[in-house]
Amino acid sequence: MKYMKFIILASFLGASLFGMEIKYRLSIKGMYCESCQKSVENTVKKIKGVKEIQADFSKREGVVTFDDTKASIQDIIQSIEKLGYKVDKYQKL
Ligand SMILES: [Cu+2]
Repeated sequence: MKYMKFIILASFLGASLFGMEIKYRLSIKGMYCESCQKSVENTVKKIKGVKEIQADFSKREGVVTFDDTKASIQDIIQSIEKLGYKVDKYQKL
């Protein structure tokens, strides 16, 4: 139990030093239903370095969190566009 604090501190430091997590909001054209949303999410989740993706077809957007030492925003955009959608804007959050 006494190591708990150390573990928490170490993982916090580790995440901030090596994690390099960044978040982007993407505007995704062509998502019209829940299955579009799911297929975008499932595809992006498979990219190495992606921690989280939440797509919303009603807003035509997705928010993705990833480790930018392992993946790039271009990898993510390409994987979405391969599915037939179009990323027309993206913004770092
Ligand atoms: Cu759809």
